[in-house]
Amino acid sequence: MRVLVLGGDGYLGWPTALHLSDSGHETAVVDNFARRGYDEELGVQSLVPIEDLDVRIAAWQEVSGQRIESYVGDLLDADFVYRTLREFRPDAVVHYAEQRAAPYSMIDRAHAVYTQHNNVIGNLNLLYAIAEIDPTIHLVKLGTMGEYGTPNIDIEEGWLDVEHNGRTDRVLYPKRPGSFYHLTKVHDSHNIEFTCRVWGLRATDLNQGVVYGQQTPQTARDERLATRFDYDGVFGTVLNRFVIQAVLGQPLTVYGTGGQTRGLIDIRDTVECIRLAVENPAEAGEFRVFNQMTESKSVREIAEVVARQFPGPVQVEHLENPRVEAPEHYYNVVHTGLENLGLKPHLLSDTLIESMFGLVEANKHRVDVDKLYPGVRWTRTSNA
Ligand code: NAD
Ligand code: USQ
Repeated sequence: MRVLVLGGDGYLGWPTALHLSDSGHETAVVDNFARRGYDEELGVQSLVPIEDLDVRIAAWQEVSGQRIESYVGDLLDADFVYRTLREFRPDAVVHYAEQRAAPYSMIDRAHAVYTQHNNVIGNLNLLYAIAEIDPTIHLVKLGTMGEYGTPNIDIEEGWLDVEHNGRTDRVLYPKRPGSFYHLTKVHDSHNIEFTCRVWGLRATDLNQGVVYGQQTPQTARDERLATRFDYDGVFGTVLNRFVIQAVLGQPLTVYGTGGQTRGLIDIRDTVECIRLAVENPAEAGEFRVFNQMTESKSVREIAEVVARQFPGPVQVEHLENPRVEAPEHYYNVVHTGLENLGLKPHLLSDTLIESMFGLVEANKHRVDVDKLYPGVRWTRTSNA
């Protein structure tokens, strides 16, 4: 199949493009390098050095004999989006190209506006381009488990059967997201569902949990193929940060009691989920939702897993939570859709964490320890 990966220079987009290319799909990537720009803005860098996109693509061709096309441009530029779809003619578009850090979206008004504009309008431009150029294109869109929040009932895969005053209906599962970033994903989901219903588009919305890990079988083939690995308090995600903190001899920064529970997924499963979704498309007019996570853990349990596996002493520091989120809550998620398509999950009990320790050790000189602490507070507003 011909697959276009939007956000193909990012943490997940790049390994996904490699996995799809390795699986025999004609693959192209789109990116505007916004993510590399946030590094400059925040004065941070990926823990693992990453090559420029053209070097990565040349390295992949050298290693695999496969060519990945690239289109450099912004999804906010509708002409660019239309041109790219017309030229590449994809069967599927995998859409990762959004500002993805909750803390970044909560820095101040300007960052909230940027995130909402970038994510919602970029996705809307894409929906129009698909509808006009080829409505049979299957959109595989990255959403987030954080769209649901932490309701006191089981979380279903996107839809909920409701009985009210003696009548029943199937409705989109109620959403209660926890940041201006997470809110963009809710808005995207509604826009996509609307276009499936009204224009007959076909889409898979993947509500992904927090991803951990840095290597896939393809990125491991050459160090020029490495994907980014974020450790800072804005872009670093919880398990990756705890692994890095353990190796640095820094305390693991558990926010609040650590009773908040999240869905998790190994990066190797992320790329495989995308392949499965692409190769098993939604029907025309179908808005299909999968919860893309393989297990749930509280932040406290994640810290315990890292402390148990690290071969040295580990301290845990309970910081005042900079976010507003339920400290202890019910969390039970249905996530059978992707497993029914064939996903064989890698769970945290696997050896992956150990392999991450060596990677961090080799690159720890690149960490600016001051950037480890969270600086963005959910309750502080400013008009910057
Ligand atoms: P990332 O920031 O590393 O990658 C996103 C890429 O999209 C970047 O390379 C960026 O330059 C590009 N991009 C952003 N806006 C763009 C625009 N307007 N035009 C063109 N390119 C643009 O993020 P990631 O961690 O790889 O996440 C990818 C997707 O998966 C995001 O949509 C994110 O919300 C979702 N997701 C990520 C995680 C996670 O733990 N990393 C978990 C759940 C969902
Ligand atoms: N947390 C800590 N200590 C830390 C970092 C985080 O206790 O040092 C806690 C947070 O308070 C939160 C949880 O860990 O309760 C997860 O935080 P995170 O930064 O790892 O993840 P989050 O902000 O939710 O965002 C990440 C990705 C985002 C994706 C989301 C999936 O950046 O793109 O959408 O995970 S989910 O969480 O399922 O919504």
